[in-house]
Amino acid sequence: MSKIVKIEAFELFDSRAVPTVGVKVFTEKGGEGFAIVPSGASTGAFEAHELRDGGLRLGGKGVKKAVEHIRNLIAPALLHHDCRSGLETDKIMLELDGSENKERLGANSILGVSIAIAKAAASEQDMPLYKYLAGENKCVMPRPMMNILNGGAHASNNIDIQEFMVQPVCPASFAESMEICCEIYYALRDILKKKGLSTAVGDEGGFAPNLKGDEDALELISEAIIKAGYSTDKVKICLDAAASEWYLKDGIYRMPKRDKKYDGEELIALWEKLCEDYPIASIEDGIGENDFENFALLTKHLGGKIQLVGDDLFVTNEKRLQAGFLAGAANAILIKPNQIGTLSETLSVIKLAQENGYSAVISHRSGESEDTFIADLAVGVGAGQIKAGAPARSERVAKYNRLLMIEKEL
Ligand code: 2PG
Ligand code: MG
Repeated sequence: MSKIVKIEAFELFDSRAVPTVGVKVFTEKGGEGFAIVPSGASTGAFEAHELRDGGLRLGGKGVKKAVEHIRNLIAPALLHHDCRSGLETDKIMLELDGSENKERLGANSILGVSIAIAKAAASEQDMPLYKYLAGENKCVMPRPMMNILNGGAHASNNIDIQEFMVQPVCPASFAESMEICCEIYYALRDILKKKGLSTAVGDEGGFAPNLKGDEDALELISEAIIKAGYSTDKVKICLDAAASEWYLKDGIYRMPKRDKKYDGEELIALWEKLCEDYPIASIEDGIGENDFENFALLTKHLGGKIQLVGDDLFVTNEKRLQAGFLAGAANAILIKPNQIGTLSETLSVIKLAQENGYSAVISHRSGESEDTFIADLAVGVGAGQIKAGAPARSERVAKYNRLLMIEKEL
């Protein structure tokens, strides 16, 4: 037992100049934990509530209320509780909030405290965070899904698919994965330069050129894999369509940048065609968050061949994941701690996925910081996969650098 003796909260900023919550937790035995909460752009409708101030200051995105809630409500409730019982301290915060979706205190306030407590508990025991999170479980290095081209809500180009990533199939190590992905990133940059296309980057560090169509992005990436000296058997392409962003109404989707309309069946046919033409290993949110039926149909068609990840569909939420099992929708879940708002709920949904044969992919948000928590989380829970953006821009690279150092320790 070691008591929490002080909790401090700050209004800080994320990688998109958007305010976010920072939390420091101190313990009786000298532990200290610091967490910065990430935030999304293509947020799912069913995510836990992110508390923002509204009004004119900082475009309404300030988090002073969330910070005040930590100082005035959460800190007094948690002081003198054991920092090593995250389950109990999370429960106290959930009871204090008392709402269905954390709208009273804000998932951003609660999550900042929840993660900072875990970090403080690990630090006072001189234990690496990944080991603390692993408990009795085996630590496993993840394979990256590395973002190299951005579209959708993450870039102001004309591409509708939000994320194009590459993933080494059987890397010898995380360090080797990193080398492979960086070499492909350089090759893609060279190809874009030669074609006179922009090498400016989007929110997650991937290039964001204007292209003739989304298929062109797949063409260029396949070319970059070969140019870097790899075969498309060794390195696959992963997509995040973020199709909830495309949903219009009455079963109709519209890709806003190209103004193309699809119904669910046509969208499924599109994914099937792209999988025939390109070395695609994983598609996230190929169907929208409310459309379990078509997500299940997509899974029927492609689930035996590739990974189908539910992000906005599941929002790191056990109830929605259970609904996915029942419907037969997806075969993997994206894990974003701020979609649910506590570490204990995050760990428990990962366990549920793993016990039911769904893969868990640990993920960053488009708004990130120097906090490398998700790197330790991926290793600690043995998720096997992580997506943390491009190997460019420090808030993304920080996670990969942390993984490189963890690999040395293991
Ligand atoms: C996603 C994420 C992270 P955002 O859709 O998977 O890449 O984007 O944080 O904007 O929701
Ligand atoms: Mg997504």
